[in-house]
Amino acid sequence: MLSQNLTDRLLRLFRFMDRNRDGVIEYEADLVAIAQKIAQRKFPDTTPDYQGLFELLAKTYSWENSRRDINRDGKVTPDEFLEGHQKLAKQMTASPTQGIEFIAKAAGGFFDVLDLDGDGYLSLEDVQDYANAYEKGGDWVAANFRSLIAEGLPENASDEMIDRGMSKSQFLELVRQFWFEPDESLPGSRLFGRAAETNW
Ligand SMILES: [Ca+2]
Ligand SMILES: [Ca+2]
Ligand SMILES: [Ca+2]
Repeated sequence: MLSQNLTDRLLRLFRFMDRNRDGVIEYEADLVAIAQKIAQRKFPDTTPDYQGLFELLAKTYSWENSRRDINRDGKVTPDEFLEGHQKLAKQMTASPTQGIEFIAKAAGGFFDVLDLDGDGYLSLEDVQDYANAYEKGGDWVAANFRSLIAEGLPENASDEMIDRGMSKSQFLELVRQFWFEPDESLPGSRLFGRAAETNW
């Protein structure tokens, strides 16, 4: 069983990913538009580069969604979403090294796609575009992002250091915490902000 903290957090992620807010996650209704938007920010959408990236993202989203869709009706419910994560959590406990490798591959690959200028840091614009693609943008994004970056830096870090953005190693550690660490005092617990700051 997932702890209550992880359950609440995963349900929050579920609501984030449920783009049209109808209570289920479906490839066509929620995810294909995300693949389009993320590929469009990287390449003009008439180019082969765009087509290649779109197909890669679309295939990944479709595969992830069908992996979670236990009864194969095309819709992932909150229960199915939690069930899917529970399997992942078991694998993480059984083989932590492979778990970390999985995060580096899955979340790290996504980081590279999102890092528009390819300098190894996510910018505020990168994460704002990501949240907007899911129609979950708003003031919370900047406040949350800056506070997460600041927490990974020395206390006397300058604004310039924060403005540089979020490094990949920090991002991967936050993802690991968000997915697997029930401790709410860890910064990764608020990777997607807090309920009180958002309307979803
Ligand atoms: Ca939906
Ligand atoms: Ca289903
Ligand atoms: Ca960047």
